[in-house]
Amino acid sequence: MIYKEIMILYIRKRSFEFVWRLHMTKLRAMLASSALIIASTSLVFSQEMKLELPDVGELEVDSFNQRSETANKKIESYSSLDYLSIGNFDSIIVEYSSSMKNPFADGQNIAAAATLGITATKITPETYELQISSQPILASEFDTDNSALIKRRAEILANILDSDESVVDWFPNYNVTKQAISDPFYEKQWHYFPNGSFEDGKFPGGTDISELWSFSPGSSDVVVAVLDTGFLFDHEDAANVIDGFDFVSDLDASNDGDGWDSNAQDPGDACGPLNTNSWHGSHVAGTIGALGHNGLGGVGINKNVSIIPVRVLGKCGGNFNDILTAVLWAADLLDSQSLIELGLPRVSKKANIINMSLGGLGRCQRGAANIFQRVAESGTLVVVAAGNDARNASDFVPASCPGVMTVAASDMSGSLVGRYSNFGPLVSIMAPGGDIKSDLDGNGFPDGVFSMIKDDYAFFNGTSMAAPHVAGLAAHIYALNPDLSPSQVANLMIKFGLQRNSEQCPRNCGPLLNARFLLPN
Ligand SMILES: [Ca+2]
Ligand SMILES: [Ca+2]
Ligand SMILES: [Ca+2]
Repeated sequence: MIYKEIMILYIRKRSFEFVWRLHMTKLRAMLASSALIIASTSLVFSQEMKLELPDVGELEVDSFNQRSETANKKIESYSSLDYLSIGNFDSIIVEYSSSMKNPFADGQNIAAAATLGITATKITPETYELQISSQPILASEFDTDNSALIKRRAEILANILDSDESVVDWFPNYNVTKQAISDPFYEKQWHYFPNGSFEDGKFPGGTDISELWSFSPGSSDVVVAVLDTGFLFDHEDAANVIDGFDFVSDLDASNDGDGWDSNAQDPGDACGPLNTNSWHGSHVAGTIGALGHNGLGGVGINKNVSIIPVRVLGKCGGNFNDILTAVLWAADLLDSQSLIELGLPRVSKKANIINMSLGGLGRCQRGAANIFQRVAESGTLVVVAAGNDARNASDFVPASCPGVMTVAASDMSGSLVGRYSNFGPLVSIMAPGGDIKSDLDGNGFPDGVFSMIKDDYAFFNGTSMAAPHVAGLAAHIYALNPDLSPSQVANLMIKFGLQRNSEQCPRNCGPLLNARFLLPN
């Protein structure tokens, strides 16, 4: 087994440069850490020691709902134009109070549609996507830059929509992307290891999740929907995947020749010729439930769990409307009529948890806020990456929406990764996102989060990597008690997280995720 692990380190094509530079002491450290992974993953589940959840009645502070109140207050303060002043979009989604004939092909809106370059497409009888052209039409527009033109037209459109009584809600269809940066190195899942100073396999940024593995295998009854770039079903570490759907509607972005379809296979998301595919969805899903105990690659947080890969990000990202639809689908909140209208099968099992390691600049519109609150009330916990722009998470969707748990990223020292992690009062908790630009334990490997990519493994860092740690631990909690509400599960993790000082968390980032409260004393 040790041999296999060593061979992996040598065989991987991109490890040659690394091996070439390797000093013998580093090699020994590398072998020792490989043995550590094997030791951690070979633990036999104890039949006698049963984990017990703390009494959730003890939780006086409802952090989850306090955060939602803060998010809602912010949303109430926004005007229509505030939604247009931030984020990238080229279409607006409009919901009408009843079924509508194409609202921009009939009646008084025809003239507006022509001068604003609007193409309306029906999504459901009540919902239309209004695509805004970036091409100049009027002579006065010829010296305007394309994205400025879209924003200007969107402002005019906003006036039309705001004064239309049949409009229930509208929102800019923000561009949303994955929240990770990749690096082609391998090894060592410090992010699961016991929390402590740098000795005996402990790390100041560790989460004690590896300690859980002796007692809790998780449960395949717990469903986690991973909204991401899709999944690599044929990876040697692929496990615990039950279903899937591809919600990437844009034919340029989809990279599989069609729009929505039932195959969540990740065909690659490279954005332009200079970019490489990230395999981001498999990395994220691998953190939640990759195959352990097989002597290959890494381990996921849950031995047993049911992951539904939901593809919402294609080439260069995805759009917010596809994502909101995927959220409703995964939480099984679309009624039979809506499923028929959208041409969707019913999800095989309602998700207990939805992980969204994605986001974009934007503000959470009232309609989106309502969706996330409905999802939470229906019993599904939504976990969202705070974003990687080192700024306030309140400027990002879905990180700023109420009803979700927003996750900032910590490094191997257990501190906020100031280099990239978003922060602010809307952050619920911090979890390992890692930092591939540092090597605090001096083992020659970057301190990123280690998980699956195509035919391989890699260290990534980002709030994308932090969120699935929270989703993965939440799955263990649901395995112990499936009847807890999302706010109870969230509040447990927040209450029993490790408090940070102002040096570790110079800007609001919540406590550091820790699994110790689930362990026997
Ligand atoms: Ca497709
Ligand atoms: Ca494995
Ligand atoms: Ca390191």
